[in-house]
Amino acid sequence: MSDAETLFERIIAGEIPADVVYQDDTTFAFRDIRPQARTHVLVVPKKRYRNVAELAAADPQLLADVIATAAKVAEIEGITGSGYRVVFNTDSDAGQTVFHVHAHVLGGEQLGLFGR
Ligand code: IU
Repeated sequence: MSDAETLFERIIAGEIPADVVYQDDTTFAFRDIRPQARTHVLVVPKKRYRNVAELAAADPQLLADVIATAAKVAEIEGITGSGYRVVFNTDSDAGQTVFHVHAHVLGGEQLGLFGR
């Protein structure tokens, strides 16, 4: 788990290769290595918070930056017309495995329903 906890920081630092889609001063977007849809990009704040609740409480502007980058990624990927989903898995029941908050941007095909 300790590797996973620092993994996204190492990707942001360029120490681990990733397929980078977009980055700016505060956010970083790269393709998920196990895509769950034709388009599956992760958007992370460069500063680490454990999950979206901690990010929202500590730095609402940075959360807004993450959402704005998710929308930008959808434009870059050409999926704004057909629609897409932005998801923050939060802790164990949601299956969060990397405890550096990240938004999943999913689209490029018809997505399944929520839940189990
Ligand atoms: P989760 O919401 O914490 O479950 O999402 C973590 C995602 O990070 C998951 O979809 C993994 O496929 C993805 N990922 C990655 O893209 N690169 C990695 O090196 C690792 C996980 I570890």
